[in-house]
Order: sequence, then structure tokens, then C-alpha cells
Amino acid sequence: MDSDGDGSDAESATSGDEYTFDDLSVVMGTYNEEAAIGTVLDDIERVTDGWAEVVCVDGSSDRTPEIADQRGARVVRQEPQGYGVAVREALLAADRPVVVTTDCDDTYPMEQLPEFLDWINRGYDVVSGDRLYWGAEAMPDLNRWGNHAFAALASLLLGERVHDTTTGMRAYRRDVIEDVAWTENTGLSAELLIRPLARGYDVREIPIEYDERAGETKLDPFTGGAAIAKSIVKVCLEERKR
Ligand SMILES: Nc1nc2c(ncn2[C@@H]2O[C@H](COP(=O)(O)OP(=O)(O)OP(=O)(O)O)[C@@H](O)[C@H]2O)c(=O)[nH]1
Ligand SMILES: [Mg+2]
Repeated sequence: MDSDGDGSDAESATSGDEYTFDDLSVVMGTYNEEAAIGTVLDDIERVTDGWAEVVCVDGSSDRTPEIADQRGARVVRQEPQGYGVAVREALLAADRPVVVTTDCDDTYPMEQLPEFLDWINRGYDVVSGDRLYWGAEAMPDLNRWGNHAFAALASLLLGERVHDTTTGMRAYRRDVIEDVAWTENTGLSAELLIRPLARGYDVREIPIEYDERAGETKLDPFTGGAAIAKSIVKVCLEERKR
């Protein structure tokens, strides 16, 4: 992976026309996020001048889907079955050649969408937002320690240093999404980084800002953390056997 700033791995791979916001889908799982969804969708609209497609896979019992629909997002209804089930569906529902994931909780910087697109245009297949680079002070301590531990575990098993395995904000070329069979639920975010890296795709981590969450968390840090650790070990071992 390249995160040293010179872009040496992938820059030469760029060819043809560059992707614009017209080529971008921003996708998310949404589960009772009425405190945040208006701001998140307004930010995407403002930053991309209304050009990006937005897909919300929604399991809410509050007004989240109505707010999303009013703001022009494509809303796919789904029984709540966990983070990964929703985000996988959202990734596969996206129509455009570049797909960015986010959480719908106003933690991730939509202002950095142009940077993500820029790194894809430089030839990277996956661009991963590293929340820990700037310290992630807004993150609860337990989550921050857990996220450092997940990154250490994944780095050890992959034989390559990764810094934030559980970030919710990444950009992917559509081919990557379509070429891999995704299996994890709570651990999907880690899987979405590990399998492309293990298969030789060009992956780059970039520093991102991370804000305090609006609304209630949907993740239990203990059961969720255990599920993520298990997914990291399982996915790394599966990739070694391929
Ligand atoms: N449709 C759907 N969305 C979900 C489900 N579980 C979580 N989500 C969404 O997935 C995203 C991630 O969930 P979060 O609660 O933010 O999890 P987290 O980022 O690990 O935890 P925080 O640090 O509290 O933000 C949010 O946009 C949720 O609304 C689900 O079962 N169904
Ligand atoms: Mg979140």
C-alpha cells in the first residue's frame, strides 16, 4: 500500500478521461439517523454541486427514509440486519463507476469527497479514510483503542502496515466491488480494505477528519468489537489460502 505521499504505486495507471462527481455514487446504511441525515445529504449535495448519486439502504422506524427521499436520495428499504448487510446492498445498488461509502451520522467529512475522487483519478482502486492519523479526538476512547488494535492485528496478518481498518469512508472503483464476494457483516469495513490489499489492488489511505456522532450509536463496542476481530482473522486467513 502507498500512504507515503508520493503516489508512486498507481499514478502511472491513470489513463483517459478523469472521473467527475457525475461518475460518483455515495452510499450508506441508514438506521434511525433522523438527527443526522439532513446534514449529511445536504453536505453531499453542496460539495458535489448535486451531481453525485446518493443511495441509502434503510432499516429505520423513524423519519430517516422520508428525509432521504425528500432530498432526492435513492432509498432501498431493508429489514435491519446489521451494518454490513446494509452497506453491501448499498454498494451493489450503486450505478456509477466510483462508489464512496459513509456512515449517516455526520462523523465523516463530506468536504473531502473531492480528495477521494482525486486519488481514484490518480489510478488508485481503493482510497481509505484514515481517522486515526489526526488523532480522532472525537472518537470514544474505547473505540479508538480498539481501532488501533484492529489495525495492528490486520497489519500483522497481512504483512503490510494499515492504519485504520474499520473506517466507514472509502472510495472504490466499481470493478473492485464487483470482483470480490463479500461475506462479513459487522466486519465488512475491515473486509473491504483487507481483501483488495491481499489481492494486489492499489490501495491508499488518506488522513481524514472525524467528528462526534449525531444521534445514537448502532454498534455495541464489546460484541461489535469481538465480531470485527473475528472477521479480520477469518478474512486474512482466507486470503492467504487463495
Ligand atoms: N440499514 C441499516 N443501517 C445500519 C444498520 N446498522 C447500522 N447501520 C448504519 O450504518 C452506519 C454505521 O453505524 P454506526 O452506528 O455509525 O456504527 P459505528 O460508526 O461503528 O459507531 P459510532 O462510532 O457510534 O458512529 C450508520 O449510518 C447506521 O445508521 C442496520 O442494521 N441496517
Ligand atoms: Mg458511525
